[in-house]
Amino acid sequence: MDASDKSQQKDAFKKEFIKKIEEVSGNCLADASVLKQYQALAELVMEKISAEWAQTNMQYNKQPTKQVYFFSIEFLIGRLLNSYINNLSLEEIVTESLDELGLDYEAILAQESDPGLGNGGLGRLMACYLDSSAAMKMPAHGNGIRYKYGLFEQRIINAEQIEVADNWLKNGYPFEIRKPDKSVIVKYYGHVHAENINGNLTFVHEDYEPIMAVPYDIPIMGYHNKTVNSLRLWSAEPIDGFDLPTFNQGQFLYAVRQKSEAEAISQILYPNDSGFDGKLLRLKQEYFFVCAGLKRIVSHYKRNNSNSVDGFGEKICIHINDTHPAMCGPELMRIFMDEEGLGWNDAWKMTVASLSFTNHTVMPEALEKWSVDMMSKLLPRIYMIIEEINRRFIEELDLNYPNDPDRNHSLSIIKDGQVHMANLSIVTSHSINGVASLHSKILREETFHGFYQVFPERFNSVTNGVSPRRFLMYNNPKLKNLLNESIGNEWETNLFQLKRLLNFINDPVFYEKYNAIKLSNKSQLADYISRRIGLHVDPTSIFDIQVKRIHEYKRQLLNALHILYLYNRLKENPNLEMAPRTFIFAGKAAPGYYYAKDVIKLINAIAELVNGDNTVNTKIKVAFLANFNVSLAEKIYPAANISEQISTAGKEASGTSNMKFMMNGAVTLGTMDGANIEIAEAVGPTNIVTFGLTSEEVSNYNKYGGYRSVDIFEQDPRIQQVLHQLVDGTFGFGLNFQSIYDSLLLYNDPYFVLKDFNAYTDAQNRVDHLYRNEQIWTKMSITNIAQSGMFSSDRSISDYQREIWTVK
Ligand code: Z2T
Repeated sequence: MDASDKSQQKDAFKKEFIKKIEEVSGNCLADASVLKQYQALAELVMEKISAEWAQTNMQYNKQPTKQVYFFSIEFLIGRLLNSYINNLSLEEIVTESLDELGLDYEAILAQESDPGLGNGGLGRLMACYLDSSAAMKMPAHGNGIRYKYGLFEQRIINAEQIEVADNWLKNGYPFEIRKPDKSVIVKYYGHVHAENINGNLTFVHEDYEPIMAVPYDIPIMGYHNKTVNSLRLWSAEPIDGFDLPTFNQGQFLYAVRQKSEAEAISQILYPNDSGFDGKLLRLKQEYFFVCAGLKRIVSHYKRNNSNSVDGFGEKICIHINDTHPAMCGPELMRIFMDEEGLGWNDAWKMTVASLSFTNHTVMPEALEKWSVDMMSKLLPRIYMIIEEINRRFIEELDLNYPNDPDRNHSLSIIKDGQVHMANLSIVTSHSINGVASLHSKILREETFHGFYQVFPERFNSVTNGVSPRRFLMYNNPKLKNLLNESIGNEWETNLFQLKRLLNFINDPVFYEKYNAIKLSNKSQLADYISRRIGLHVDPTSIFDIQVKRIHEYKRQLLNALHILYLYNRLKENPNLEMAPRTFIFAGKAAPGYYYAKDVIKLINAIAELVNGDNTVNTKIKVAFLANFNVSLAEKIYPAANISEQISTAGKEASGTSNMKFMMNGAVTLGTMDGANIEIAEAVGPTNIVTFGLTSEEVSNYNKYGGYRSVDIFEQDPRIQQVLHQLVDGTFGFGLNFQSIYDSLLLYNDPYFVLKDFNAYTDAQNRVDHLYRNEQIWTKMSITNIAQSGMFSSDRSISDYQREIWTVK
């Protein structure tokens, strides 16, 4: 674009923008608040997207290609405005124009609410997969719930987590389009009976409670490619609402109650990551978006296919993200049989052909098991179909493996009064996959071993990936520019091209530029920390970061105990030779997970102890940043030196922050778990610091009831000291951590924290030595970026496309 072209475009943009400001605020630019500036910019951008959106949809309708639909109870999309602007290639026009108008682009972006429609990795993965599908011009869309309140906002008060409602819609949301004309009725409760209608056995559902599902569509835009896919989120509304013609008093109160009961379904996201709690409202949510989403997909398919569902199995992929959407199987059967008049066998073939399933955890407490009683009352027809699916499945097992009641029982979808949703998902899908290679192996050999024996061909593995747009290009612009000036820009559309960085692996000029960028990113985070919690941290210290949900298996506790141990060493010897370190934590605990909340309290208590002690605080500091969400995550990764990935081996299915850190040049300090193993393979043993038990070792101990944590305690005086400090008043009067102490000693340390303690302190020592050699460290850091290509979600999506969504 030449200069006069550009200035013309900027003039045009400024004109449009000023006009928009007047429209949204009734004020001229000078009097418009930053919120109004944001709203005007968002609306302008949305107008530019709409044309390409309509075009993409028209293309998909004109030549119906295979369409993929991600069904997920979470989509953690993050802020969108800056992504849209960059994806449209408008970043220069917009930033320069706003600058010339005297406006602050960053401040405008900060007005956008960050939709917290997910708990963590699982929901964010879906957002990365939508981003990558659009970036690769693949027709893939999302289907989920438009929660009125997302994941709670976390505040830290007196070292403790306080939850505040997340009212992300309070200023409206400019990137959704409400489509009431595409509403669907979802039926709960009632009775089903078989009727003979014109000689056909037909199932009739009566006396049900209808709820209206209203879709809101959000555009998912590709990178510089004019593809715009859709994320459809469903909102629950009462039918007719207050429009009932006349009210007597009783009807009026009934109508009001109906209204709030209906709205309850999409009112709030359940804040548990990887823990099943069996609530009726959650079951309603699960059926809600499954039923509404499938209804629209089927009717859209029929519209493009001469009003017939023929060929649905070859043209439509329904991908279920963990088991929350597992009712897709029985619901598709219901639609094909009850609404389209197909027989069981034809319906079954199409259902299995279109369904595929990803599992995200092996933690037994996360496996969904709904009570038969609850499900059969709430969803009588769906339950009936599940019974029939199970009856036929067991019949087939009996044929292939006669006289094997143990097998039948262990694989049964319904048993002991519960519906096992993972079993349902496997039986109704042609593919089941884990999210990293170790995880998939554990699924085959342990978690779903019985199913693996019966359906070996259904088992796949796709290692997770993350969006390089969101987690490298847009959140780390300085690094992006350095990459472009060094290796050209092919990496922007093929992240494997980052390997070209290896040409600079010994180049001191490159090192200098690279380290200057890392330092500047760290200074930015340091500024944020001082603004938020008033703590001054040294940008030249090692930024050692663990950000993720707080969970015992993720072992934030191991990190915290190591800091306490380091504090003790420094108290003994304030001149201890070590590179200064800043330990940074962020993450939310599920509101009912008291142990995790105690861990947050402990980290904050250690922070207070350490940061306030002048004999140690030039060497170490600790920061707990409240309210970890996508926006905060984007600020953190570019500033990291060390990526803490220290889960008990075998427990973290994949992890994805490990990949986001790696892309930004952090070195992984991790166990051989999840995708850490693949990161280690990619960078080689000299460019990662690994430690601790392997998953085989963990599982061997667990076969015999775990290891004996008291033995370790008795052998290791460092551990004795830190554990005593948990309960001896070290953190001040009234603050003691008996629950943590008990879990480690009395309850035998189920996550092997003490068992791995020594290996972890050794590994931390290695990190210190490596970091103090700037050349070695820089080389490690750059190698991590260079080898991060395989962790792009573009690669994951190509794998799904090739291995799972293509009929072989
Ligand atoms: C979640 O974020 C994950 C698994 C779950 O199992 C639930 C939630 Cl909310 C039901 C995570 C895994 O813990 C993590 O290892 C993985 O990287 C991520 O899903 C995406 O696959």
